[in-house]
Amino acid sequence: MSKIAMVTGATSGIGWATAEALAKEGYQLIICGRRKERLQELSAKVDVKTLELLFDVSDRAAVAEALHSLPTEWKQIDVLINNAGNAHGLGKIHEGNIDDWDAMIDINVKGLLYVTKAIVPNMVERGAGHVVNIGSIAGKEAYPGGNVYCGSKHAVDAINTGMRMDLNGTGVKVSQVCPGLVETEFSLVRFKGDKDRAKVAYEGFDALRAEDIADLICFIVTRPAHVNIADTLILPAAQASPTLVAKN
Ligand code: NDP
Ligand code: 8X3
Repeated sequence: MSKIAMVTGATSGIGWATAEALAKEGYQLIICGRRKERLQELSAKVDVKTLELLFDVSDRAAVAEALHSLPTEWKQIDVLINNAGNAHGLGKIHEGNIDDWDAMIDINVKGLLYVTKAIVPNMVERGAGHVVNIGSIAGKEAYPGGNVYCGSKHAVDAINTGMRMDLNGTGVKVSQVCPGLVETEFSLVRFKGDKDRAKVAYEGFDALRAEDIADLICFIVTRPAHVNIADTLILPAAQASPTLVAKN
């Protein structure tokens, strides 16, 4: 029987590429996001059975409604990719926008927890499963103007470690993938649709592609049962820290 992988934030970037890569590995897919047309487009593109779930990860009731009423054949999720997230704004703390802060904490931290709480108990009951949390280099090291986004990803880093400890011995693996600069819609969202500003983030060096992260995620979830890759930092060759990037 095919295994089932659930990917949050599958409508774009890392989540989309990961869904495609997992489909090539033969996983059936539960794909999640808020943009219905994108989910339909992705379903049409992959050669495996998919279930499209439209919900906002930061809406606790919507997460519960979508995930507690899964059709029977989709209930046994083998792999959960906690990927949905974004940065909103980049600026000094005293000039920050509280709505942006709320969005980052609600989506990147609370959203990841709501989804985890809906899926992981069943993995524990079955004594099998794998959760891959998408952190960031921003969760290892803060950078100027990144304050709350970095805080949200430091929270993911801590939650990932705690989750691994709590699930130790249950048969459920927990791994974190922390990318550096990946060219996706991330900066477009961070800069609120300003395409020119978003483009600058990836200019003058060879940024990671979403497919590079998807490759790593596939590698992690296809290791033998006795191996867990607990944490990974994946950077463009030109990047050494959040702010040290060798540009042409
Ligand atoms: P994208 O903006 O391309 O994708 C973000 C995804 O998250 C979309 O599918 C979006 O779906 C989903 N999402 C955002 N908010 C919500 C929400 N409230 N409810 C449900 N889904 C939501 O960015 P990336 O692919 O780059 O980002 C994916 C993850 O990788 C994020 O956690 C990000 O922090 C992390 N990351 C990104 C890096 C980068 O440089 N790009 C580097 C390090 C980490 P929709 O809008 O349809 O809801
Ligand atoms: C995304 C990478 O450096 O833009 O998490 O924060 S960064």
